[in-house]
Amino acid sequence: MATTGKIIKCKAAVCWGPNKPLTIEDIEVAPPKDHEVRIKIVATGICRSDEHVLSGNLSNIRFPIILGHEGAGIVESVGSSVTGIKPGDKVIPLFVPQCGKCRCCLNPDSNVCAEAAIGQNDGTILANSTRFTCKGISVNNFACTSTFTEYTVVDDFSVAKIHDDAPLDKVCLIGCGFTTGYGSAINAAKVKPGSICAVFGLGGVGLSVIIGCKVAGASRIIGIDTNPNKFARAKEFGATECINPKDYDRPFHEVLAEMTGGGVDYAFEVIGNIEVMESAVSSTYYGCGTTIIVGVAPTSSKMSFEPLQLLSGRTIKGATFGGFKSKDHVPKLVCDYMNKKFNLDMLITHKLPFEKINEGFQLLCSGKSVRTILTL
Ligand code: COD
Ligand code: ZN
Ligand code: ZN
Repeated sequence: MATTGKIIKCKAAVCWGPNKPLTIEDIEVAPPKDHEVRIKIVATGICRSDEHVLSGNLSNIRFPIILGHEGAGIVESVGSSVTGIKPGDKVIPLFVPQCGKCRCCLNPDSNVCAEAAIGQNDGTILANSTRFTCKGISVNNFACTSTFTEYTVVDDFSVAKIHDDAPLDKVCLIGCGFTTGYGSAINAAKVKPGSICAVFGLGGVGLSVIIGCKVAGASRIIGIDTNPNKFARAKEFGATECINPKDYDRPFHEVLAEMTGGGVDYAFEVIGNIEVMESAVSSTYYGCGTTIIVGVAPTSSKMSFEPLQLLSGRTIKGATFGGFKSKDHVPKLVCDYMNKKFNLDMLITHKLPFEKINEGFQLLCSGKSVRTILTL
């Protein structure tokens, strides 16, 4: 390409600090170095941790920074030593990388990657630098991805090549929110046909858990939320019934036990609330119930349960990115979507041009949107 090896000037939404609107700036994107890939971003979702940075709820963030971790695009050029990815390929950047060499990557039961620690928290990609400059100032990378920009540079183990015909304005959601929820049901819980599931929290990730429970053949999917406005949509996604804990003046696990002959087979906490996590554990059937923690609770908070609750056969697990090894599974998930194994289009409630990114954040914060897709 004409731009190969050159600095690209383009637009990006730069976050200069918490609680400030993002500003669309002219930035410069340096060419990819060894083992790096430069990508033209075509579509990106606005997801929770972008919002958490903007509202000052994520520590270890260095400003200025380009947020965004749920995007899809087309490879513009690759650095030396990159194999398996070439200019023109459709790709999804991966906020959970898969280096293939670390202890986690080598363990078939793990899906996180030790390389994430290098890129994710210090605002750089692997070579400990960033490829973004704005007004002469170096701008940090977010979560190994940074998708709120026309062009980004990522490490080659932080990007998955996907099907040539994939619709990028849909499959970008496979980069975070959809996969996090869907995989929690399919992969972390391994929901069995005929089982009873309870999903605590009916935001975009909770709805994706419901999609997973349905694909896995659950016979009952109980949606739980303190906001009853969430119920109609949850039923469209496959919840068989929806209930509000506020409608009861006794411990909520007792309510669920009565409804289900002693407790649910699988409980998913998709909020990040300690009390709900404890309630979820107690809501599972004593002899075989599994609880999956998807929500991120405040740092240093602790949940408690009686060890006896586990001795009878309960399991408590957590999962990041739905337990999927990213580079291996993202391309397969894209094909599953294209083969209509599941439908994630219903998660997309709004579409906006990239310039209206702040409007997209407002829609997410106000609860009016499930997902807003920005097109670049
Ligand atoms: N009981 C029942 N429902 C509740 C309660 C409660 N006590 N409190 C809140 N809710 C409901 C809300 O009404 C809302 O409908 C739902 O719970 C939460 O939905 P959202 O829209 O806030 O959340 P999602 O689906 O976008 O995200 C859920 C996460 C669990 C992923 C998120 O909140 C979280 O923990 N994020 C941490 C960062 C993370 O997971 N990152 C991964 C990449 S983003
Ligand atoms: Zn996300
Ligand atoms: Zn690794």
